[in-house]
Amino acid sequence: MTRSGPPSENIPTIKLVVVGDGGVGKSAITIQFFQKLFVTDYDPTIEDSYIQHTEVDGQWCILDVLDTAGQEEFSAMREQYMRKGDGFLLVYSVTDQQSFQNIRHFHTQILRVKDRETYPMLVCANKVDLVAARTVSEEAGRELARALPAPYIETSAKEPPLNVDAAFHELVRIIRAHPPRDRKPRRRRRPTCTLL
Ligand SMILES: Nc1nc2c(ncn2[C@@H]2O[C@H](COP(=O)(O)OP(=O)(O)OP(=O)(O)O)[C@@H](O)[C@H]2O)c(=O)[nH]1
Ligand SMILES: [Mg+2]
Repeated sequence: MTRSGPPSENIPTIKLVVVGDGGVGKSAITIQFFQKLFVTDYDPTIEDSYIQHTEVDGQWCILDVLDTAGQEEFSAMREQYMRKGDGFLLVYSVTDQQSFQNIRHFHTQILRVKDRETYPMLVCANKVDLVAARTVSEEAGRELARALPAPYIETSAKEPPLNVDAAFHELVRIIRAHPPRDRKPRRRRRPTCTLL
């Protein structure tokens, strides 16, 4: 059987944004997805973007992925990149409780910036290869994801990678299943005081 390459026109561009605390493995996951290698050094990101034709479930798309800065000192850039994303990978490390707690904040901030009740997101529990250092259980991760709500996946960027392609592909599926016209605006709270 011959595999055909991407069609040359009418390919939709899908913008994915990878968010989460510093050091959780956002760059490692992204580089593993695009370049099929594991980066062992920690070099904090300011902002990097990657673009590639990708086939998901037999349909081609241009994946435009923004790998963001987790370090607090760059947090002022967050709202700007959140506005641009069609979908978000919410990454925490299973060895870092604080990064797990902060997933809620990223989720809330994305909904606020997008002014939507829901938005395509996938919770990504990374570094599951570090079994002995794990402090956030799968159960806790799934419970948080259910509460948001968002789907949940466990990943490892280290060789052999676990679920790295699956995470990006799943987010593309979520975006395709919830086109922008289906995303409800956020309900406005009634004003508590009326100016006459
Ligand atoms: N064992 C293991 N180490 C990982 C994994 N993912 C990332 N790391 C390591 O964790 C460190 C931080 O990874 P990065 O990908 O740079 O983290 P980041 O989330 O991009 O951090 P910022 O750019 O500062 O936001 C690096 O030393 C990586 O090699 C993983 O799945 N397993
Ligand atoms: Mg990084």
